[in-house]
Amino acid sequence: MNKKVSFVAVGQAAGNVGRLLEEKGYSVIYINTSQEDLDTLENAKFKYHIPRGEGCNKDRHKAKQLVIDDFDNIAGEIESKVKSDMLFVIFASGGGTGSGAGPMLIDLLIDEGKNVGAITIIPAPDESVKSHINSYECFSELTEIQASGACFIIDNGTGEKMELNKVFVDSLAAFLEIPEKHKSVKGNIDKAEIMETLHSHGMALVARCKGKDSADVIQAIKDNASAPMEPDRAVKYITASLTGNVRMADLEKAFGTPIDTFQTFNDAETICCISGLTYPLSRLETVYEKVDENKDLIKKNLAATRETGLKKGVNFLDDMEPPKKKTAEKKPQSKRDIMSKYL
Ligand SMILES: Nc1nc2c(ncn2[C@@H]2O[C@H](COP(=O)(O)OP(=O)(O)OP(=O)(O)O)[C@@H](O)[C@H]2O)c(=O)[nH]1
Ligand SMILES: [Mg+2]
Repeated sequence: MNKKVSFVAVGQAAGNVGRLLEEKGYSVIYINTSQEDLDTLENAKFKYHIPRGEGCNKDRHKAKQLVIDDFDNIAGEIESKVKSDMLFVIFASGGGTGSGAGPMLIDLLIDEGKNVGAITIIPAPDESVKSHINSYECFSELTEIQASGACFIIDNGTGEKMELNKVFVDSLAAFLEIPEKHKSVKGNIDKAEIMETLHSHGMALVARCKGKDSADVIQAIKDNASAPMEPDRAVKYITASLTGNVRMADLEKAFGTPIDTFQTFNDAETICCISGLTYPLSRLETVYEKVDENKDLIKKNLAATRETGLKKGVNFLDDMEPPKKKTAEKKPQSKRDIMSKYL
């Protein structure tokens, strides 16, 4: 599958996830606004520094503007370095570079005719309010992109970052290797079925479990699920290589009836991907709550450091300027339309 799926890692956290995928033989291009972040990626094959970028210090807007100004070059780099049937854009939702650039880049690459999914990271609850604001904004944009493929989520609230990266990458790689490694007379999963699972819009998760019974696997998927599944959820595909007495019918009963299931069998462990799931709205609600709870305090703090005694609102010219005429003469191009949505 390493010819079918490639990765575009944007920002520092994505770089760490990308390195693990590259070690497993996948093509990864690392894109960053910070040369220093890129320099930490030793032995990475394809790196691209967005010109004039000096890091985005959690400023999503700065990242978007840099991507907009350089999009043709970014698209050219991706096309020439990591051409494949499907791309996954990896980004942390809580930072600046990846969070700002990620959803817009997905939208623009889809417009170029590519199949694009996402791998994104939710900040841990003890991270800053700014991380939470960024994360919520990022997901608001991401979940609006109707034509995107599977969106895998790593929830930093569920463990240690580096360990979470490893568990996720090991599980995803094991899933992608199913067509090559798992052959059974009782049924096979081919590459087209893996791709169908990955093209499915909505949240996706991958999990592995050595237990021999359905109950073990159901529990492992619930525990392992990087992002919590909604209780009232949709599900489109369950694709799994099953071991022991694990039955697809039991997984369907536990996780919801999908449109289709693909299954094969092996002697070592169950590897399962569920896609087309409802986005984790309850978890995102907790992100929102952290922002909301702290809003007044932050406003107060900002106001306190601004208390200089000088008169406020001195720039009265702003209020007097006549409303700007809309320049609707020239119809903007579709790329411009997409970009302007994010500004
Ligand atoms: N799972 C995981 N999360 C990480 C890792 N490194 C950083 N994070 C999380 O990622 C978020 C910060 O995003 P970064 O990727 O560092 O930010 P960036 O995209 O480089 O953006 P700027 O540096 O602000 O321009 C925080 O929520 C961190 O907890 C990692 O290796 N794994
Ligand atoms: Mg960074």
